[in-house]
Amino acid sequence: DYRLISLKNLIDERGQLIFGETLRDIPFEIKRFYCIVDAPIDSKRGFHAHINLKQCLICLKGACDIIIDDGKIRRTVSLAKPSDALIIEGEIWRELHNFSFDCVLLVLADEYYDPDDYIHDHSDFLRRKNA
Ligand code: T46
Repeated sequence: DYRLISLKNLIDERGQLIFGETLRDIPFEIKRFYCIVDAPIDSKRGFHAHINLKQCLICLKGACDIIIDDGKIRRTVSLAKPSDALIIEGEIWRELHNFSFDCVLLVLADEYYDPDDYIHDHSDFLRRKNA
């Protein structure tokens, strides 16, 4: 339901070039993107799961932690390299913490924004996982 993948990156004296292709590196077609920037260091985001949405989270600059909760185990995935991409595909609870002052988080998604695809209540999330 979630995994960390390494995107191809080429480093030379001109800098670092990172790239990926849909359906080859990113396992879905992209319909939407959004970015989180200027998040205060102590801010927390997310605190929901998605029912159908597939996402790819890439920290282009700085760092942040993503707490991933599959209903049984909570793990922290630290994103601190622009070549790391966190793919989340199933019903996974996520919380975003520990933003560095310069964090630029890019999220690619396979669907348009749909408020009905969100599960905001952790108890509802656990009930669905255990049903
Ligand atoms: C997620 C985490 C990692 C839109 O209108 N369009 C959009 O594409 C998005 C992402 C948000 N919005 C509106 C909905 C809310 O009224 O922006 C407002 C703030 O969104 P939210 O509180 O959901 O933001 P986060 O950072 O807590 O969650 C976001 C994504 O919503 C979510 O899909 O997985 O980032």
